Amino acid sequence: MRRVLLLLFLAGLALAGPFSSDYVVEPEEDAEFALRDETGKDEEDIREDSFESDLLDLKDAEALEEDNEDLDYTSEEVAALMLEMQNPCDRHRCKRGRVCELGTDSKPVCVCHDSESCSTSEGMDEKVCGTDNRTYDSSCHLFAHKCSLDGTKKGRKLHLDYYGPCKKISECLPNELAQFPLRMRDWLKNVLIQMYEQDRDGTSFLNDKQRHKVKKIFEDEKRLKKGIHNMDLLARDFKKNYRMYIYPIHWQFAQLDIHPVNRYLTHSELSPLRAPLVPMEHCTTPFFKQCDNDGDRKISLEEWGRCFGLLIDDIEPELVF
Ligand SMILES: [Ca+2]
Ligand SMILES: [Ca+2]
Repeated sequence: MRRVLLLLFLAGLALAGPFSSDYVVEPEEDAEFALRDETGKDEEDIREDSFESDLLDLKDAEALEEDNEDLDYTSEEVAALMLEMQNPCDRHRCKRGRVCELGTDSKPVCVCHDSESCSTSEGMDEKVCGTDNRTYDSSCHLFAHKCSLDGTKKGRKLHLDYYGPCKKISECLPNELAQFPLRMRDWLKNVLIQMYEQDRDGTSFLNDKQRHKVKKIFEDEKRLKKGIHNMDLLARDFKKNYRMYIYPIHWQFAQLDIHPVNRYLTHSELSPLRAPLVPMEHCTTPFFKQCDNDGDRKISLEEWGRCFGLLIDDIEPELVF
């Protein structure tokens, strides 16, 4: 729930300037990432267990146990009974594009989602562009199609490229590529400052450790205030107030490194950041592609930090929390 709130908060941000208002991180937590890799294998894209459904299960179990007190069932017997009553698919997770069905032996199996059963949106909100440069009605349609191509080269290469219908993305020129991290670092710092300010009004976007880190930046009088700044000023500020950028860069990495938490960003982990950004920032794909310095299709914490201009000694795993 906390994550959803955070993402909704980001979606509501309206910062001025190029990385701005439009930089929306949507709660599409497990959309697949696409750096247009040529050799990529499928990423296991597993949805998290529903916490709510666990709670309901627990309540059901408690209620059943109470009901059966007179019958003298032990809690183990009640648990076994509950398990027997459950649909095995309730707890079986399938990657995107697949749904769970019971096989002939009543065991859960993941089969391709029928795209006909994907809900169709009225407007453009749900449309996504695949790496095959084809517009899909929704990510559900894209992943169902990907599943239908399972085992083929075409299927392996198909990923969600960005949100919205496909459009021409203009070429990213070298000077524009160089400006990208300048603007993004400034934006990340401002996102955290805004969260910190909101927290003071009673919400809680940041945990204690995060708040402690951001407080130092917030209270620093030399901080460049939010606004539309030219590239020269952003570059000068990065030199002058370098220390203020270290934590925001680590923070963004931590927000993405969740499936699993292992100090590497896979294609799908990076997707919540890049998929909304690509249609508005034409340097997004080249930027993140160049971050993967060793070409293993994952961005390590070190690659991430260096990509945003941090010195190697300032890239600290302890700051990823
Ligand atoms: Ca990871
Ligand atoms: Ca890498």
